[in-house]
Amino acid sequence: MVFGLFASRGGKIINSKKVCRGAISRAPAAEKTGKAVYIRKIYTNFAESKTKMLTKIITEDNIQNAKKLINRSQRMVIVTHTSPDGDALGSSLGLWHFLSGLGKNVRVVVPDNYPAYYKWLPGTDKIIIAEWMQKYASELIASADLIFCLDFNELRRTACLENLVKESKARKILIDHHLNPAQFCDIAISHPDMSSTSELIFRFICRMGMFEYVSEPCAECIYTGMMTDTGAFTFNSSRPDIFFIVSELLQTGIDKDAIYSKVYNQYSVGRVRLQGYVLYEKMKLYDDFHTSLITLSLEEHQRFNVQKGDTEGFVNIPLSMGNIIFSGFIREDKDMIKISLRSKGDFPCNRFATEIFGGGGHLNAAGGEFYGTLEDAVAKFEEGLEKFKELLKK
Ligand SMILES: [Mn+2]
Repeated sequence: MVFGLFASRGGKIINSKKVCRGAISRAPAAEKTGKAVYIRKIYTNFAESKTKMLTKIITEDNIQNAKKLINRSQRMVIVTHTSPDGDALGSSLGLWHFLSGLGKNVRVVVPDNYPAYYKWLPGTDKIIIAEWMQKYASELIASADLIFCLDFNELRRTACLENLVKESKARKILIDHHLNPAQFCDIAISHPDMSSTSELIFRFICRMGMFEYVSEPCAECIYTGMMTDTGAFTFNSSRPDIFFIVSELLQTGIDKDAIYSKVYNQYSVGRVRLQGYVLYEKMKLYDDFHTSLITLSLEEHQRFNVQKGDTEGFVNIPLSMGNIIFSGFIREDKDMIKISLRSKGDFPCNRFATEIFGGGGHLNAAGGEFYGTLEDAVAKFEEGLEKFKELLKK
């Protein structure tokens, strides 16, 4: 597809005339026969037409500048947001596989641990969890000459990494899809209309003309990020480009059904029982507002012996009811109250999150934090419903 104007040798991105692997490797059987040239041509033409199918989202300036920085950097670090989700991990590891493939010295540093059902992602064994290896994480960040900031729009989202990244002399490249990015990077590749940061990583690699360096493990990570940030392609995923990209990823050999199962069919018994409990006992409906709210206290959370990430997805379930367009999930954590918001249609979760809880996010998925009691957070949520009643009651 991208006709590799650039390939890498010895860690440097240089010009080459390579044709993308997706195009050639699908026609290997005929390679030794007389048909080879003919078939090769068909595939090449097909690939050429495909190049045009992927709209150019990232600006040429950003691509050229990022490429220069990659070429001249030796020690790279990829950082992402606290409580890393599928997209944070998928984009970070996808980029890590790509840069490692170029022979670069690159590490992924995450602020804290991530859910166990992402442990299978290729490369997680190389991830540095800063909370557990603080000294090593700060050394890596301090001595880096290039830092990639993935899947967050403000440095405070990196929690314990915030000051380390701020103080590092490294050049910084942001790749993200959250609204209103703060200016803390030398290059900002920010596209809030994209499904995921992982989609942007794919586009970033392709625009540099290096699709052939998207290995199967790299594709697996990128696909996982796109899948989890779109609820397995059930929201924020109607652009044809998304399925074009998925098709390209599948050609590397990944098994999308297996990936789905590895992420979504891995629940513990505690998680499944807790789900039954919250839906039966804890789901409150505000019929006039087409809204539902689930709350969960720290005590309840502990009673079911659930692990980090085990309540992920609860907030989506009430949206499966025909009359519900807005769903809130308020969970008491050790040091704060976590707010998750989801909607279907055009109700703006991000506006609600910002105006009521000082948080942010996307139209159909947003969140925030609240410091106070669970009861106060619920009262605040209910005030918000009043404030947004025009949009909710229609
Ligand atoms: Mn994301």
